[in-house]
This record gives sequence, C-alpha cells and structure tokens, in this order.
Amino acid sequence: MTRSLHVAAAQMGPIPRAESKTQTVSRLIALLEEGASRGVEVVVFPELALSTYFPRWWMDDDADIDSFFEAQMPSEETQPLFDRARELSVGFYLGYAELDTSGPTPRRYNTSVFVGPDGTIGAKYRKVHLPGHEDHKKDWGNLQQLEKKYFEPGDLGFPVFRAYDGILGMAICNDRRWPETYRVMGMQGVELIMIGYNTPVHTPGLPQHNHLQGFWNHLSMQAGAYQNGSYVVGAAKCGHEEGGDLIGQSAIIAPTGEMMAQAVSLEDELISAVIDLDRCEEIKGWIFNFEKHRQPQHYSIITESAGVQLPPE
Ligand code: CDT
Repeated sequence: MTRSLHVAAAQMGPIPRAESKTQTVSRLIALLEEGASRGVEVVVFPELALSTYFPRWWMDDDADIDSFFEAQMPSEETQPLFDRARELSVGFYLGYAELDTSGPTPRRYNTSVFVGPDGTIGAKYRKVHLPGHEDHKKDWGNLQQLEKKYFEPGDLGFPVFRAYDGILGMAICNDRRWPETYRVMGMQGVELIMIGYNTPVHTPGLPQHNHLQGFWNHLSMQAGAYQNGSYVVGAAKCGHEEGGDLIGQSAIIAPTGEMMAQAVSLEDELISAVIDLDRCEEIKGWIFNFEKHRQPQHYSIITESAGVQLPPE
C-alpha cells in the first residue's frame, strides 16, 4: 500500500432543536477524538451537522432562520472543533448552513468545508442539487423539504483539491443521487469523495418508497464510486429527529463499488477504514479509462438542457 489513508464517517444520531450548538460541537469533538484514538486521518461529518434538519419547518421569522446559519466559519461555537482537530492532526469535512455576507445582499447556502489537519479550511463546497420545494406544504407538517426556500444552488461547481497525497472532492446529500456529481469530479481525477446527508425515510404521499431509501442510498454511492474509480465516504445524520425518521447506513465504499464499512446504529457512531488511493487506478486505468473510452460528442444533451427532450411524435 503506497498511498494509504485512514478515513472515517462520523455518523450522528438525532439533533433535537433544543440542543445548543455548543452541545452539538462537543458531540462532534467526541467523534473526532474517537477517530484520533484509532489513528484516523480524516473524518467526514454529516450535512448540516450543527443543528437539527431545520428545512423540515416553514419559518417566516428571519431571526429564527438565522439561528441555524453560520455567518463565520469557524465561529465562536465551532472554534473548539477546529482547535481539537489541529491538536490531534485530524482533518475533517463539516456540513453547515452558510450565511454569506460578503456581497451586497446576504446569500444562504447548504455548505461543506474541508479542514486540513492543521485546523485551517482548505476547501469549500456549496450544495448544487437542492431537493424539495419552496412553497408551504402545510399538510406535510414537519416532513417538509424546504431546502429550495432556505438555500440557493451552490455557485462553486464541484471543485476537487489535493490533500493527503490524493485528490479529494465533496458533495452534499441529494447530490449523491446524481451521476453528474461524481462524473464532474471524476473528470478531475477525484480519488475520495466526501458526502454528508440527512435523508428522511418517509416522503408524504409515497409510503411505497420508505423501504427503498436505504437501498437507494447505497445504490447511488456505490455506483458513483465504481463508475469513477473513487472512494466514497458517506456520513448520515439519522434516527428519530423532531418527529421524523432519517436513515443511517453511513458507509465507506471502495472504487470497486464494494462496501468497506457500514454503520449499524441510528446514533452517534464512527466507522473507519484504511484505504489505498492507489487502488483507484484499477478502475480509472481500465474499464473507466475516460481518455480512451468516453465519447463526449454524444453527450451534449446532458449539458444543453436540464429537462427531458422527447423525440418528435
Ligand atoms: N438533505 C437532502 O438533500 N435530502 C434529500 C431528501 C430528498 S426527498 C425530496 C435526499 O436526497 O436525501
């Protein structure tokens, strides 16, 4: 093994609305410390890891909404996590709600950062694929998916970056269902894709999908890993949270699509595996050798339109 890396997914159980950010950050630090005690070098935390999954609620009051967002990263509350990571020399991926006040109007994004083992932010990603709706579906109660109300689509694309002698990238929750997410990073040579998620078991009106959520979770991440010859680490926030159930099944997936580790609870749980980034080449250099086998002249419909273009009647 020449480019080995010890990676972890730090799954989190439910975060009640009443839990303070300081309490939540102490849970993150406990998971980080467990990782460090095992020799883990990089920990992937969930999407929106600093609060409950607030897009389930319709909120009108700006102060209520702002309470879930971070105008600074690190903030006063999250600084202890950054400090502990630096002391332990452990890097991490952290999902949070970002309030960007750098321009003339404030903007809100569903964001993740990669923080290197030196405790500084090395890369940022803003969620591109926002699920759900922006209208108030009152009869859905606390099972709404109001990401389109609270966030705007990310404006940073799918950047990859060099760290740990490899090429790393990030995605957030719903992004993991889209092959484009993985391919755009695959085209930049990505070797480890870090993904945090909050996925409800139940979508109102579709009870027939409840038992499939776990299947789709792994199906998407395993396919994305294999088809791009990249490791994928997916970290869930899960369990019974504010009246709704979120799936778990955090996973570490090899570039062959094989499952290397999987969470077995719906609580705070750290899973880890030693990966070999050199194994990406088994897939990237053969069956999915893009340079040799891709035929981009036939793929233009993918970037020319978002919607389906039906054939003439
Ligand atoms: N957080 C997030 O993106 N959740 C979505 C729910 C989809 S249901 C409209 C997901 O893809 O898991």
